[in-house]
Amino acid sequence: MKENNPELLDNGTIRRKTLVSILCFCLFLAAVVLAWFWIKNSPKTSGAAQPLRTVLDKNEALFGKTLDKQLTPVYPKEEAAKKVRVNGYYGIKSPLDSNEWRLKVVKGPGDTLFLTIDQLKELPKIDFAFNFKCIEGWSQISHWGGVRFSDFIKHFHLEELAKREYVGLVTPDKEYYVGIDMKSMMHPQTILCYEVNEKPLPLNQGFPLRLIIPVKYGVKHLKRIGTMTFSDQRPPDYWYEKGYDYFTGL
Ligand SMILES: Nc1nc2c(c(=O)[nH]1)N[C@H]1C(S)=C(S)[C@@H](COP(=O)(O)O)O[C@H]1N2
Ligand SMILES: [Mo]
Repeated sequence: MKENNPELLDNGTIRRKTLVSILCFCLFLAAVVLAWFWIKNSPKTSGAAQPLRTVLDKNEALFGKTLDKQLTPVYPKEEAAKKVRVNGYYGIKSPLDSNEWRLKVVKGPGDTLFLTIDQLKELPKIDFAFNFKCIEGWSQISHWGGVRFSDFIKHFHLEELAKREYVGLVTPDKEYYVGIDMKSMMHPQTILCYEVNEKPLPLNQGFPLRLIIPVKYGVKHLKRIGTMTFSDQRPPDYWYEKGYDYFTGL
């Protein structure tokens, strides 16, 4: 039968079908081009065009809800890298006087705690190996030690401040800074870290104190903490300002 065999379609039908296909393709192309211009010309919010920023914000709202006290997998210490990969030097290039260094905890206007590393080492230490992940695409099992952020909060009676939504961390020279939601900060594996492979951190890994927060990508693990703040508004965040998402959770 003629209709069941496409090879036998008459010329008129072929022409009509071809025209419809071409038209559909052109409409599709026009839609793509229009969408591209729309995104490109949208005002930027924190480094990302508004439509893209909206998607990022929706994503992080969703992932924020799924985060709970679930633990990130840990590994036997023997599996941790002996030669730990180093990445990111913002805020750690300036000279550091280790005797002068203090962790500055801003409790309120004109009310700041200045803590020495020894004061932090008096608290119970925990250590674990986990798979450290960088958004650049690499990951490595590494072994870290320090004090649980939640223990630090209790020890220094900062519970009222821990009711705020965010913690801001800044390097002493203010070159690198991150903002982190309180839920992630209070996670039992989030530590103020002073050891890697059971030795004091080297300078390029954040000596004397850095953050290790396994529920987040590497960007949030700020090295060489200078100042800590608490707020209900999002603290400034270095990579967020460059267009990345704020939450960067795993
Ligand atoms: N002060 C500071 N901390 C930083 C960075 C940085 O540039 N400066 N880079 C971040 C990024 S992107 C990663 S992946 C990790 C890398 O930590 P590592 O050097 O211990 O591997 O540090 C994070 N902390
Ligand atoms: Mo990273």
